[in-house]
Amino acid sequence: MLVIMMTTSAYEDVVDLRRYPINEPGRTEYQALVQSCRDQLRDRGVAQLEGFLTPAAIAAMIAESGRLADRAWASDQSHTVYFETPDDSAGADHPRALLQHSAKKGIAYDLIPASAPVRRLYESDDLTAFIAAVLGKPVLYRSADPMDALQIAVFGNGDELGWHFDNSEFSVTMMYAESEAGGHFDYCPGLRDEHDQNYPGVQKVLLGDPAAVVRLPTSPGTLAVFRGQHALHRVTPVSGPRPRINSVLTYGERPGMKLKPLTQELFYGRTA
Ligand SMILES: O=C(O)CCC(=O)C(=O)O
Ligand SMILES: [Fe+2]
Repeated sequence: MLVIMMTTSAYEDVVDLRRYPINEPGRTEYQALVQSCRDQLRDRGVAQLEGFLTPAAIAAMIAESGRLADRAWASDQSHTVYFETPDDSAGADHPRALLQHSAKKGIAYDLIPASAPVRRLYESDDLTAFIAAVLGKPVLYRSADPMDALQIAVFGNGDELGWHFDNSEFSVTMMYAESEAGGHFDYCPGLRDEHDQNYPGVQKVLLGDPAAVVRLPTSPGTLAVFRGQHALHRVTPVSGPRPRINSVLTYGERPGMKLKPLTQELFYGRTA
């Protein structure tokens, strides 16, 4: 008798598994996918998997963000690209002094229903293992932060993320909707490294020189893994009535990672 073993994953309706078989780590297609992501990361500091989410999952996440819109927390802040106290001792147009503007609305993890497609995907060990494999890490853990582990970010008219380097070594995003105009993801791969801050290069970008800037495509359904600690990046101001909507999925190399209460207050308007 032939017994067919079916492995069902709680997210099989969420990901285009024929194109991106993250549920079958034993297959050569899986290894090839991981290798192609690693190649992209090495060559451009970002791996982008276009069409990763199914159209139904994208539509459900947009609907979810609409339902939760009035519970989104609007944050609005000025900051340097390093998120440190501004320091103009080396001049007012030094990267340590120049202020950037960031404003967006954040829908916290604890507001997103357990049945929401990308929440089911985020909570699967398959995705966590896949992201670890892409980054060449032996293991990764999902964030333990009840609000920040997975959030939906809504960029309405005038919202933006100013130029910055991430505090974390890498970031993972999932795109749901693009705005009519603006909302572009501008990226400067490898602009600094652990040995060299490259202040002249950073300053050029901040003063408007486009030479080092790559504008990355952000089509709905794209999974992006990027090294934002060494790449200066931003989201340009959105204009028009249609918001840009995406999620940031948070991982760490140690279990139990949480935001500090002050940072929770800033992005979600409360502490957990
Ligand atoms: O929204 C994006 O595409 C980028 C998000 C980002 O850079 C961040 O959350 O630090
Ligand atoms: Fe970032």
